[in-house]
Amino acid sequence: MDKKVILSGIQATGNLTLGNYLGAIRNWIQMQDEYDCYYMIADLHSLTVRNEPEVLRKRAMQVLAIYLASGLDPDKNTIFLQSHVDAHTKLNWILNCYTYMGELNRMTQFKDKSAKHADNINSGLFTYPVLMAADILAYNADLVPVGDDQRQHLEITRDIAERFNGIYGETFVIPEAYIAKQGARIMGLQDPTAKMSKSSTNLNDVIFLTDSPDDIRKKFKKAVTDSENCVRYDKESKPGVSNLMTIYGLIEGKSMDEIEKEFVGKGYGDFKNKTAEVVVKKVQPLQEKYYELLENPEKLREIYEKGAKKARKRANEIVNEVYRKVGLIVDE
Ligand code: AQP
Repeated sequence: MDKKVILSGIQATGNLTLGNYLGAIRNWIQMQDEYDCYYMIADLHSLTVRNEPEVLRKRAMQVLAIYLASGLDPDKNTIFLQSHVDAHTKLNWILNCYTYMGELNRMTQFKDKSAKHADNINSGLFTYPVLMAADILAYNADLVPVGDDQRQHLEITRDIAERFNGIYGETFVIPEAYIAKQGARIMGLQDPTAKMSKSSTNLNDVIFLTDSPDDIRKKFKKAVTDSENCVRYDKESKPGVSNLMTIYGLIEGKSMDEIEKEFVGKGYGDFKNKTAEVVVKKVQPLQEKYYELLENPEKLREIYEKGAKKARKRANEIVNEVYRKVGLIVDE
């Protein structure tokens, strides 16, 4: 039986965070043997905010290097740059014509991002979910592993696919979101009520995967907790401690109960130090590989070229079928 298909990606809009790792990449690694995985660097999505061209190119390669350094095997997975596969933008246009303004108006991420980028509320920001639908549907992906913040975009993708299938007959697989129970939303260390975000202006709020061990230790030391001084999981009344417990538990493979027992009678100081140490231990080997890979642009190029070739093959077939169905003449 053919393996189920997975599609996911991360934007090249900044340094990747522990949230990107625990909420997305970590799950991708666990899926690479069982599924036929397509992992892209979402460089087109990155254009919804302003970037320095050279910086964007550099960041795209950094995201690729993080994927590889985290353990994604380029022989098992198709790893590519979104902009290298024209099928995404071709399908994007078609799907735009099958998506309603009212649906897009409901997207909470658009509202959040509009507030964050009030000086640049471009239509790309508004139609972002349609390009995301095109990314997924161009591969007929069965599963899309994402963090919790992408749930609504997955819903609209399913609606668009169902609408299209309803008009033209079975064309798209209706994709499912894969959102892990733990770690789907890693929160900021300073504001544990908001997600850890690579574009955060408060650097103490975010653990970047490339942070030095000292910076990681300092940031955990400063992490906001509460006055109870008891390591106990309670997301509502103890969001800071619960977030640290989630991070610690995911890296160490421990349940919240186990962590509570481990730290009985110990204060937050001990717990924060221990959490910082497991994070440092996790990211240090990743960073070594990451810097080594960045020294070897030829190898990175080989990987993304091979990935794009394979991605194009699958996506072009699917998008050509869509072209035929809507009444376009396919130029083969
Ligand atoms: N804090 C998080 N916890 C769990 N998962 C997260 N993801 C992001 N942050 C967390 C997941 O990582 C994947 C890639 O995300 P993205 O590149 O689409 O966007 P982003 O990292 O959320 O960052 P943006 O959009 O560039 O800017 P900010 O950071 O300002 O929002 C997704 O699967 C996401 O769920």
